[in-house]
Amino acid sequence: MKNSTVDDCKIIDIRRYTDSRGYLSVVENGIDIPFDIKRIYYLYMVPEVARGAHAHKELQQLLIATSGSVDVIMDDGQEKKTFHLDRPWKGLLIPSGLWRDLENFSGGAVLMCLASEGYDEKDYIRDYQEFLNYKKQ
Ligand code: T46
Repeated sequence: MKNSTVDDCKIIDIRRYTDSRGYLSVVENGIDIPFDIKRIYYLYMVPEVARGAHAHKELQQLLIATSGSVDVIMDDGQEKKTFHLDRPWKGLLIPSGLWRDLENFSGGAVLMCLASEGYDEKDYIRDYQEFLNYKKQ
């Protein structure tokens, strides 16, 4: 979605079930998110560095800080919006066509990413000027 904007990013409440044994959260294709999950990866033991710094042409994602916290800064070339993820039942839905920076990983943070496509380096735009040109096309 070339014309996506930061306002298309959404924090969703992930379904959770609780009883005296604690919590269980679930994300299911076709029920909780608008895409089928083809890949799951997670970031952890991240030192004081920034990650991300790229956009995806097609990939949609749901990011969940299953432990700890992280800031996700979304950018559509005109506007930026920061999302603070700090609960395992909060997910950030990210449509395609947006730049993202990941910053301020807390100690012990685990960021889980549910992705709509398999890994494909050709789907990445890793140069910011190239991203701005892509959004203007
Ligand atoms: C994103 C943010 C939130 C693979 O081989 N397979 C994979 O599925 C992924 C995601 C990565 N890799 C390799 C490619 C690189 O050699 O793992 C290495 C690190 O990937 P990258 O520098 O892209 O990591 P981040 O944290 O900057 O970005 C990742 C995702 O790539 C990206 O889609 O949105 O997490």
